[in-house]
Amino acid sequence: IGYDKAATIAKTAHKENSTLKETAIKLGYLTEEQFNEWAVLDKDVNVKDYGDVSYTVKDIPEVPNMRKYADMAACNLEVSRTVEKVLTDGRLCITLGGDHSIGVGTVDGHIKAKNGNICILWVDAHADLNTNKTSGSGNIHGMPLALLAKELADYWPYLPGMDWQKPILSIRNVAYIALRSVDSYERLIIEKLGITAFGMEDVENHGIHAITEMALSRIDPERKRSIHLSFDIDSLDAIEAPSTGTPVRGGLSLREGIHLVEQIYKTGRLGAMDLVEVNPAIGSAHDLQKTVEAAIHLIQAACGYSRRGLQPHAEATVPLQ
Ligand code: 5AB
Ligand code: MN
Ligand code: MN
Ligand code: MN
Repeated sequence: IGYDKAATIAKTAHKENSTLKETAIKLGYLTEEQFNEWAVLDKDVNVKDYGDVSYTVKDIPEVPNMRKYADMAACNLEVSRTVEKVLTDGRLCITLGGDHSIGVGTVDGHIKAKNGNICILWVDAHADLNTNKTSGSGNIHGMPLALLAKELADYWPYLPGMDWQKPILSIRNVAYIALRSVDSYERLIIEKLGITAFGMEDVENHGIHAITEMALSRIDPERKRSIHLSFDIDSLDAIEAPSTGTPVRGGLSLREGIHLVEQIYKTGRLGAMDLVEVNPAIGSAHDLQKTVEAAIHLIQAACGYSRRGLQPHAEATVPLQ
């Protein structure tokens, strides 16, 4: 039905506190049969929209080389609170972005909900490990992991308005997949701290399945932690997901992306997923459609949708050979 209509359905349903199905039918966009076919998720998965996160900036000064710092600080506090609430409600939390600086809030909320017992899979073309001293752009979406990692706490100046966020997570519990555009300071930190980092050449050498497995056993050897999947859409090849701010060619295929998410889902420990850097203002209508479709496939996989045509949560009784 296209991006615009889907967005209108979602917004109207949220405003009127009704279901997506009722709203789609009321708006005359889809019949009930069409809806059932369209919204595979809505039939079998209980989805609750917690709404857009809103915030106000109060008394937060700007910080050098951090663009829109005050907004980032104020917004992330609300993001963190919302994620914590969704998780303590016993749900999988999916956060749609928006730029990747929201990862600070989503991971913080996840840490608070699970008493720090989490690990992070950062699926991205970029390492997002700059500080305001190393960043060449001043873009905070290139900094979230550096804000989160306790090993990098000393590299930051005092950050006003961020006192709620204590960097307690060890970089040992973080792994990258799909890296292919890493700044020189970021590479230095990756080497110095020994961060688990799989680039595209590793995916080529071993295949996405083995790489995901290796990443998980490095960041959660006991297989006990709640997994935070921070999925930057630019991890996909720019052909698959063109509507994003910093596209890079030579990335994951959509199939590799879906496989990775399915694999994480099957651990039973997926706690939260960020799907970030989808930017509807970039590219043609066709670019946007491709990008949003890719994002939807990834989110469906996180909710247990199976490409074999099984119902979500059902196991295959006869595995395909
Ligand atoms: B994204 C770059 N490293 O810091 C920088 O999309 C790009 O969240 C950051 O991964 C890309 O500006 C941030 C050059
Ligand atoms: Mn990113
Ligand atoms: Mn990126
Ligand atoms: Mn970006």
